Amino acid sequence: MTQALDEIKIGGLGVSRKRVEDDRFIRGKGNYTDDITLPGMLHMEILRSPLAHARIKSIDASRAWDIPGVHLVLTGDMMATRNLAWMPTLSYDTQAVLATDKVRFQGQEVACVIADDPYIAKDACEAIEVDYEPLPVIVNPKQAVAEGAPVIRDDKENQADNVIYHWEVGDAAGTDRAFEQADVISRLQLHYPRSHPSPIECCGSIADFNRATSKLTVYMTTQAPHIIRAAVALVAELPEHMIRIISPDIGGGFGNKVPVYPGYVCSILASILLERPVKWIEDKTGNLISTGFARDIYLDGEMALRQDGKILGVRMRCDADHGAFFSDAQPSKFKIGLLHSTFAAYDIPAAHLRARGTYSNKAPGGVAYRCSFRVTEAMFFQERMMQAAADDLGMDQAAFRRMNFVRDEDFPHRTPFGFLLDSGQYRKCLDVGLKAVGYEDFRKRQEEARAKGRLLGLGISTMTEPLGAGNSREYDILGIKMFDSAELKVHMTGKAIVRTGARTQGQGHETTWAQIVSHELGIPAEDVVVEEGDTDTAPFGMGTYASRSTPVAGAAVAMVARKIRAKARRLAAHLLEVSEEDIEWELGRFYVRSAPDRGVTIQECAMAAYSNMPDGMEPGLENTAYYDPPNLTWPFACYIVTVEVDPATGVWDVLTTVAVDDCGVRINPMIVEGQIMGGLTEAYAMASMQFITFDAEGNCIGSNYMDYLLPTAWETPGFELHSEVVTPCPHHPIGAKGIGECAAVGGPAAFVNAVIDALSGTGVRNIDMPLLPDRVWEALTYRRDISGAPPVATDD
Ligand code: MCN
Ligand code: CUM
Repeated sequence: MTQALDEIKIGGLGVSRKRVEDDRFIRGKGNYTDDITLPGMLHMEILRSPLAHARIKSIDASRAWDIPGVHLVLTGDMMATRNLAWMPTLSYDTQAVLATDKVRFQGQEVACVIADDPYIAKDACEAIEVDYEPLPVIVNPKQAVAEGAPVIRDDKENQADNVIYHWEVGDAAGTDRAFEQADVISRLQLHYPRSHPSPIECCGSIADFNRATSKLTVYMTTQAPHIIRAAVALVAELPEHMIRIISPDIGGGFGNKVPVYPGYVCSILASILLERPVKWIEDKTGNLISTGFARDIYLDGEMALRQDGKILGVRMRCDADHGAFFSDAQPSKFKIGLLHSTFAAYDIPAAHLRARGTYSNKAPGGVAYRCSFRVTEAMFFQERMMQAAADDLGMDQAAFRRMNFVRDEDFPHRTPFGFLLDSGQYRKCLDVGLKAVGYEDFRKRQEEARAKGRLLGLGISTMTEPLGAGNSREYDILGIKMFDSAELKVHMTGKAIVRTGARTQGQGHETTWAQIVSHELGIPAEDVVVEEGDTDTAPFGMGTYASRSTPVAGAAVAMVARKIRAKARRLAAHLLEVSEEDIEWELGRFYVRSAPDRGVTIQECAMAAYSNMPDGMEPGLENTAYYDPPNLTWPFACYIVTVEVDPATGVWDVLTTVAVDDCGVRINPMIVEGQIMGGLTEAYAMASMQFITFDAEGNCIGSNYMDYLLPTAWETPGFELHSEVVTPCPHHPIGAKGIGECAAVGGPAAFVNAVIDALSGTGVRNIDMPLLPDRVWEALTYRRDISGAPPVATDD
């Protein structure tokens, strides 16, 4: 006789199973791109531009060619003869692979050397002589549109200025009417500065073209191997079935490993030319100055308010600095990503958003860094504006939010910008957060402290964000629709392998996908191995970003397991000699409805699929599911931070951080908490110390870990996490919503709001991130906002 299994014991849904991948990671046994060595492998280094904007008069590589051990020097002119000097971007622009006419940002790729070892290649790079004629430099949107500004993209026909796009969404006339009816209009201007995902592992690739088989294998640090395969096939015009992209273990992605970088392209071309494997591993400075930036948007926001606190309308003007190439890797038809997900959590009758994108002499980027395509800016702007508006009304921060939240009974809710929210319990999350932080009591203590000259502050950030691109109706990358996939093979002994089109970079898919299989089939999680990242074996998928893995690939895992269960049911009916209609399922077992003692396990069904299938049934127990989600998932979070600011120095300490996250059903609560803690750490970093900016010459300040600060365990405050609010996603097969980015998205505003709150009464409405002590001190001492753009004042 068989019995239903205890889901907790087999590692199913809701179990804080230890991460199986950590076993090899914490022993130093991971297999990262740089760990791979192929026979006959050569090494590539990139020569980067020292200048932010300059015409290239000549490049003389003859000395580099003469260095013993050098096999190839690639320059833009050589790339041009193969039509590879420029490549298309995912945002329908072009990007230089190796510079030909001009360099357009500091750190831009100018030439590559391929040599016996990386040291020879580096030395040879230094032997290349480039004659530059410096040009005026642009480092912010204001300069970009100024009279007489040099045109950065003079390579493009019809590009007479530095504007990339004007884009707008919402109801302009309705919003104007709302402002006419307003009792109070609140306004806030600020800058979300550039930041960088900065994974510990930099980017890199090993291209291996085999002339004998005509097959190109590329090991590389990509979050989206299938997209890369498609891009290589289309750009290099190689046959897709002869391209194999393998993304081995990834040492953190955080969005940095979504875009296509020149280094990948050059290593591939070099391998094809030399017919030997070519390895390129970026160094930290190369990573920080040239790849996948994020943010860099200016906001001019206004809110129309009724005296009692009701928000009547929101108007936002945003200026996005995209750097030298418009290479946002984002799948929406919206020029500025999902920025218009802003204010989604609030019930607002009218809203209008106008955005302008401009070029500058800075590295390209835009949407990367733990952000579902600019939702980070969207939520930051929203929560900073909410705080300013409540202050302008003289209203309590929590009461103002509660009054304007979308109500539980109003889901699905259509936002004024057109998104459809699936579900949530916003008031409940806020209440849990307020209780945890001891809100009323803190406000009293704040008053008392104030009387003694001590500055305490409390910041709230309540946000929802759209996670899980796409559905295929609305989202695509260069026409490739957004969906994802899972393949499940159950072996005859009941062990299984699941593969998806996603690619884990540290999120723990090897652990959590097995838990979903376990939940659906009753196969113990330890009997399920997860494999991702090899385009020759994984089903086609769009990769991991925008916290889309659980919403899309994770859903596909559940769906494919259900297909397997349906076939296993037919096998069970055969084994039990009853008709399929008489079969019932409970975890891990089918049984006869009228005789519950008579049952077979899923493992017995698996064996039968290979040894005892009914006549006419196709043998085997495996299947594939492609999942096209009906909608995005909308997790909600309430982050509350309290701080004390030292008025003498501007130094601020975090007293408490409370996080209430509702991401629907949690597959693995421990992994979810790890994601939240990681995101809060990054939020704290952005709010307090991380600064990647530029001086007037376009020099990148923040090109190394002395200047670009990563918080260690020493600086990072403690976090108090709450999981009591669970609103299952109504359209996801197991009710899960994404979580991978929430805390990094919603967190920064909570920290900033807390510091601004501590300064209340001084008239200071804004200090731009990072809130370094000198900025806080300056704001406090001179009672003025610190809102600014690069260039930084190092050259004043
Ligand atoms: N999870 C869960 N229950 C849920 C939701 C998620 O147990 N309801 C689990 C998932 O199964 C997965 C993890 O939490 O193991 C994150 O899931 P999800 O929210 O689906 O996000 P993704 O797996 O798609 O990860 C992407 C997201 C992004 S876009 C960035 S950027 C980021 C992030 O994840 N980069 C990371 N977190 C990171 N964490 C690490 N360690 N390294 C990175 O590079
Ligand atoms: Cu935009 S960072 Mo994550 O989506 O890979």
